[in-house]
Amino acid sequence: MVTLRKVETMYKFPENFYWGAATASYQIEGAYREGGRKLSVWDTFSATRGRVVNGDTGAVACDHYHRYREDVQLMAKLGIKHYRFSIAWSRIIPDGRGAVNKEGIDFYKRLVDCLDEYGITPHATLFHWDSPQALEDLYGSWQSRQMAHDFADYATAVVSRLGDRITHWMTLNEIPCFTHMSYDAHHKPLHAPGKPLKTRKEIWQTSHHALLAHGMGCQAIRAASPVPCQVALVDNPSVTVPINESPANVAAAKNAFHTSGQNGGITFPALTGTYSPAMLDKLKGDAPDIQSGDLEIIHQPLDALGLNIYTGTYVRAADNELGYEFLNLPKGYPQMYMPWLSILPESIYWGIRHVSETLGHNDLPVYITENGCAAQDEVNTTGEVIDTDRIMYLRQHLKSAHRAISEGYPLKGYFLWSLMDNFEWAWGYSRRFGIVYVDYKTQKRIPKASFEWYAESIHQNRVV
Ligand code: GCO
Repeated sequence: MVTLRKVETMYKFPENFYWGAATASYQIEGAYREGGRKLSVWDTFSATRGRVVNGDTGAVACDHYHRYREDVQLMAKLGIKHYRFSIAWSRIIPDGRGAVNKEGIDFYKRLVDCLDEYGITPHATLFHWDSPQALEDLYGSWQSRQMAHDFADYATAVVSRLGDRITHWMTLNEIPCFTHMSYDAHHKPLHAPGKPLKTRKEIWQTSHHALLAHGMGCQAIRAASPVPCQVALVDNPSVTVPINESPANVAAAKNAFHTSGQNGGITFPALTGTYSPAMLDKLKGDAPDIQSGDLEIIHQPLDALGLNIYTGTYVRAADNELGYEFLNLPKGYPQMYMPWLSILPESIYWGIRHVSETLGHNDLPVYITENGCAAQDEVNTTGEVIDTDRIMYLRQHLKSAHRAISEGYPLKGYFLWSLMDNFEWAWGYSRRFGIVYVDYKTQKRIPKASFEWYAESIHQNRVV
């Protein structure tokens, strides 16, 4: 006789798993000239013709600055106990350096106190791409080493004032996206400030400065926190996935992880204290200038690593000098509603496994700090958004996360991107990543079918 396992026991997550959702300041807050806030590079960039689809800007966005209470109530309804958001530097120190703006601090106090009322733990990212415009004007923001020092002072200003309420800190979000994607003319569409630099070396210098900011930021957070706290980096490594899991292809994926995207010059120095030799070989004269002591600053002990994973790159073993090759996707390969969003659910599992095996950190707690997708959501005649495509995507990715846990990797939590539709950078409001639909004309929030699906998964503590 066949014995079937009870369905309720399948794809169960550990009891203390952190179920969460994520957002970022510029993408949701709006109120861009309120409460003493001054401009960020994204305000200037999005107000420049031709930079953002439909000329959209974050001036109003989801008006979360005023509607945060309603949004926190949605989180409570969803059942999440953890919320990842970011703090806008230009609200806290409007000129980038110097005077601290009390009204900016007070906004985040209100938000965090409201989260506390609903039993939701805040996870605050200090920088999610919205550099103060003043520092861009003063010294070209990430082009200058000074940016790292000013970031550390900003971190001190925040943590000394909010550290009684927030104990989970994340320094910078996705270094390549506000350095390489902002200063390299090859990236289309560009990110703010959108100032292409002439040489690859200058571009790598911007990400080196960001790594320094991360390191100095970690030190500043620990020094300023009034209570013990956790510090993490949020990275978006380019995840290599073996075409199949033969020993040769697994080895190929691990070796290729060093040179895939910017991994070897960002993920590696942050986690191992050195640029990957394979990456330096590839960069040759384009590698950044590294001053003595920099790598020690960059390589701070971390309490956790945040991984933003949406997709990946297939790799296989090859009979060439490297021993591996990256594979292009065939025509018609399934993808979600973004040119870069091909569906590779194994990338979650492999991203986590690479941290453990390829980077040698098998006991570093990992969070998936972002995973989610854009879909062509429509409100139907009964006022609902039935996004079964997003549910399909999320379900497959959570199964992949579950595989990592069941093999013993230290995955501790998952933050879905995103709680609600928001300003998708150079794509403006034309792409929706939320599990809550936002009608931008009325600011009405409509939970999508994926919201109900996620709520049920959280409720049952498993993939449903
Ligand atoms: C990211 C960003 C998000 C994006 C999301 C979808 O960190 O890339 O944090 O801001 O909106 O990734 O592109």
